[in-house]
Amino acid sequence: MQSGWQSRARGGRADGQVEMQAGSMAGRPGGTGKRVAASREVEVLHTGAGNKNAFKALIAAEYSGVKVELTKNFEMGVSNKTPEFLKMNPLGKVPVLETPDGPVFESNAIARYVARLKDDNPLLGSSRIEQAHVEQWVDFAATEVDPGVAWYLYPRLGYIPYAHTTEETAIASLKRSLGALNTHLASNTYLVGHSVTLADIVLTCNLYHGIARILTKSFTSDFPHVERYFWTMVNRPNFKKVIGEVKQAESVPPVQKKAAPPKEPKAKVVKKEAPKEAPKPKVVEAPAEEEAPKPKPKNPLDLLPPSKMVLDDWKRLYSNTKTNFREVAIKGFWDMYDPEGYSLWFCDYKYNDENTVSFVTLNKVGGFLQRMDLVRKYAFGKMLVIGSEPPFKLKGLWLFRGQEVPKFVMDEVYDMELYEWTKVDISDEAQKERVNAMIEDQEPFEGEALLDAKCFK
Ligand SMILES: N[C@@H](CCC(=O)N[C@@H](CS)C(=O)NCC(=O)O)C(=O)O
Repeated sequence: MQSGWQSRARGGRADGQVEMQAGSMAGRPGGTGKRVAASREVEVLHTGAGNKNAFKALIAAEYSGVKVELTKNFEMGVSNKTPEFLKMNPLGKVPVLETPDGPVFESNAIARYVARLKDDNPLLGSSRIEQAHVEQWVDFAATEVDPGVAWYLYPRLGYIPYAHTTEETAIASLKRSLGALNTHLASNTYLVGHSVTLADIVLTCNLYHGIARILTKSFTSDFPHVERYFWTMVNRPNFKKVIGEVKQAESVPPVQKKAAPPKEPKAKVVKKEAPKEAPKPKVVEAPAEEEAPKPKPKNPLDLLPPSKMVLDDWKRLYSNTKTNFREVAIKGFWDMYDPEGYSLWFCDYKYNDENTVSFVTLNKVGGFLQRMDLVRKYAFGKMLVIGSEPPFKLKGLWLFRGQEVPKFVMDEVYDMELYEWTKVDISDEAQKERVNAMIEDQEPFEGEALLDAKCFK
């Protein structure tokens, strides 16, 4: 049996399973020098839609005036497991580009190939050093950013077992990479030179994967130049045409308890498609391992009797009060507080003697608040880092919807069990005053200086 690419290389796909990719239809300049551009010699990309790795080649094609077609009716887990496909990529992974000269796998190699189809393509850098810098940032995106996102995201989606130490390592390494990137982007609009290069395409696609799925605003806001860069890139017409509208993840996906079983191919038969209009890459169909989420069951906290307290009103009051905090914000809090719909909790870190290094202690709190993202709709919190010298004490105050610390938070956020939780008795004035002092970041707090106070809102 002939492989797909062999049959197509002789002039169009034998099975006719290809449709035109939306995008530039300009004839491809014969960048390799060996081939003469001919209308039937097109590049065919095998992928499910919505695959950030495939986006790289599609965006590069838009910038380069290269025609890339998408296979139609590609079914993840089926089409990529056929003998024909495995001849193109023995790993059975997508994307794969079928070129008239043979197949190419690995998305960065594919994107480079597409860019090279245009002579002197500025996407690849306009001088030797620029070319090296393009390669540098492509590798940075592949080896520093992508694995960090994957090790943070995939255990939470249940693709690989979850371990909080792995997650902490992934987050720390991602923050280190984004920190370096942020520094570079503070004085550069693009990664290399003064226009978009392949490095911007590859990095933006990798960031997209993280920002759309797990890197919430509270994660990215520490990297304002990265944020500005990312949103500018994904809103450029050639990116937008391929990726579509991008929305930042609003919460960190809760940990799936068990690793998802490997997906079985649904059927052995590759469907024949009816010739229809060109597929639109921005219609995002999740790849096999990233299927569209099933409708979530309602959060039990949404089933509680309605409360007169509107959490967002309190958060707004807290954020907007700049003067007379006691008189305005604290008084406002108690006016709004609904002890039937909400409860207040003190938390006390159990292992304060370990808090011997200030920045490690601060990172610990930062990580905790990051992981609390999943309860943002139902909670407000203050975390104080107390003491002017080590060991620092961590104490906090939390307002939760309902009368208990929500079970899903206890289950999902491993930090929770590192703290002692005590419900605030609001009939006790001393406890109420402690609540006030914590909301207010009162210093000294219980006789000690504050190293930092962080708010979760
Ligand atoms: N390093 C590869 C990654 C390819 C990859 O992991 N592809 C996933 C979809 S994004 C896949 O095909 N998975 C199917 C499988 O593992 O069998 C690239 O950049 O192309």
